[in-house]
Amino acid sequence: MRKNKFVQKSYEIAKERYAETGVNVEAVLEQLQKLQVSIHCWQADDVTGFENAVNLGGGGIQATGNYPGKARNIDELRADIEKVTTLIGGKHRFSLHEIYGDFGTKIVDRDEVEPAHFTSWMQWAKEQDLKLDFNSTSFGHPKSGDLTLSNPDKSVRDFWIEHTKRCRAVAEEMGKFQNDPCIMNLWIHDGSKDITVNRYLYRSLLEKSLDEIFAQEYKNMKDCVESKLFGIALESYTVGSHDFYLGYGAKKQKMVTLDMGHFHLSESVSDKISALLLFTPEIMLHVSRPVRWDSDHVVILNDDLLDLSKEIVRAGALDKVHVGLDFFDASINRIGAYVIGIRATQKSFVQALLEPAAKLKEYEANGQYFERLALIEEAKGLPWNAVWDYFCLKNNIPVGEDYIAEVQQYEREVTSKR
Ligand code: RNT
Ligand code: ZN
Repeated sequence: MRKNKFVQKSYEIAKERYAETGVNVEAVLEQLQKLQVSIHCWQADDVTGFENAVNLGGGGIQATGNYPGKARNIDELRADIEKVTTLIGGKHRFSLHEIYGDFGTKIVDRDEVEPAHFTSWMQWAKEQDLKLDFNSTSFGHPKSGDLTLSNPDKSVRDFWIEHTKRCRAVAEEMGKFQNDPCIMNLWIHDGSKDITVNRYLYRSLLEKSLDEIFAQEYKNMKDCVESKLFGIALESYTVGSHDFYLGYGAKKQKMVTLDMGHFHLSESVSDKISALLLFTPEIMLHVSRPVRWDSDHVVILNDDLLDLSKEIVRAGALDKVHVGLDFFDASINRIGAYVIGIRATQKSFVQALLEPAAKLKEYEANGQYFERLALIEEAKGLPWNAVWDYFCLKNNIPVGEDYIAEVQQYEREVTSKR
């Protein structure tokens, strides 16, 4: 912890430097403290879940790697998340998938799930000071096939409609219990491997299913719908494409989930923020890192993430954009993966918040484009990291790479024994 004595000093200097650019660092730290990241449960166990039935995998979800120590049950998963929260600052959320219910030894089919299966999660989250978010689960089930909510077979469609309705009821109970709306994400893998000719049919069925699912209004949960570009073995057609959900969200005033891995690699997800915000009430994000495809690599501090955070801050939309994570890497220490991803997300927001936005907007309004570009370039080198280190110090969590040793210790004492 030798370097901590420099943290305070560097922070003081950084604060003065930022003041010169018109940025109030203390206000930024307050905003960062309030930024909630919805931590996904599925990095801990490679998206397996705890159903007492065979999880068939598939559905375009593919966790690769076999690093030892994954969470094998609810207790292990909770212990892992508790460890993670000791290595990050701020108060956060925790996002559960339906297949992570506390089913005991019972086999509970997806169309039988009830709020009671999540009572222990709600209790645990309360003790941990985490708010819960939720996800219905269409993949990994004998009835998943290629089509769920858009299946022309009414019995299959109805099964998934019932599942999703029940998931909304679970989310409503979570929201009520925690006195804060639970955000429920709906992502289905529906699609087709090869050239598809009746595209309109499946999309119209999906619209009908969604209308039926959303007919019930709730006060303590919020819905969001997530599109995708393609899935593994579903390469040629995705029923719930971006255009589909963009239209649906705008028409029905549902949040659209933007997963950073669900667009063409050269497409700018950040540019979607200001457009979406005009037509949908709020936005849900799945912060992820595609490498050549929707490969869900561990989130790092890269330009895509920085652009996204900056767009949100520049649009003054921090209170309208919900930041959730979505990645799963089974090839490295999973607790470490969480910490890298969460800290990278916070680091990108601290940079965005520290941007000399007022000056940049003034330059732009005056047509001073050289000045705007110059300041954008110079701002990249401002001492944001001193502010970030101070945030960690203030939150009593490891500064800089000090968390590596803590993750190693947890591996020695806990995960390596699994
Ligand atoms: C899949 C979607 C979806 C899932 C999770 C597990 O491509 O991104 O959000 O990753 O629901
Ligand atoms: Zn996602």
